[in-house]
Amino acid sequence: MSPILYIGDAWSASWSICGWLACRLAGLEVEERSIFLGQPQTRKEILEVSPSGRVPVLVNGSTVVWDSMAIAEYLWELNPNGQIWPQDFEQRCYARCIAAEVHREFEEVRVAMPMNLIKRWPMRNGLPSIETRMKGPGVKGGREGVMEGLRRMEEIWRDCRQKYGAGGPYLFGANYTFVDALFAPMVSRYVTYGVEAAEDVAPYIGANMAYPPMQEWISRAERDAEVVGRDVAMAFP
Ligand SMILES: N[C@@H](CCC(=O)N[C@@H](CS)C(=O)NCC(=O)O)C(=O)O
Repeated sequence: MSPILYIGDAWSASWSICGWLACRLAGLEVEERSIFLGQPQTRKEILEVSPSGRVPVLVNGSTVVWDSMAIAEYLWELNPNGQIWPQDFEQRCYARCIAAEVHREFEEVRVAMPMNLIKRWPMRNGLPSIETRMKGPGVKGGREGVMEGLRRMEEIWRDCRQKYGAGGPYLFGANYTFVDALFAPMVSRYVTYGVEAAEDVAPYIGANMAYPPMQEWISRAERDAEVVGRDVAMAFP
């Protein structure tokens, strides 16, 4: 039986992309099963497969892996020659530092600007016009906190690309790795909310968005939004 990857709706499930891209990077063929989020039965359905009540979850025989980062590490253990982490030891150490940071931090960006792959917010004065969310609960630092998060993210992209990115458009050059996958939901927010990135990192955002599996996920987002109702998706957040 092939491994099963449970994911949420592609248009909004920001961690699900990461788990899905990890499987792609590792070359693992999985059966993909979508659990639509925000439905009356969602929690029950997820809890049937995931002890944390969250997706993505990879089920491979008797092994259950219920977190995007843990999925990436599991896949790396199965195949250390895959594309999950850079092959170079020093680069891999750096990659893990960034991965840990993006996996744990940037709460304000996540809360103020939820991922929505099918929507475009209007711009106002060069900044995303989502003032009400910037002041909402969970966004402790308000607009400043959100902007600080975005600037820190851009600093990570700049630094990593300067150190290791010379050979191609991704953080570690020619090979897209799991760190790029962790940033996929983040770069998509720049597009959704029309955030202006610093000029030197803007090409990275374009490259991550254009990565063919990311484009495949975006097509899936369009399909999932049709299922849940485009009006519902457009009303979020
Ligand atoms: N840290 C976890 C976070 C997973 C997470 O928050 N997943 C969201 C969707 S992408 C979820 O399952 N939400 C449950 C719900 O909306 O009911 C990971 O990296 O996998």
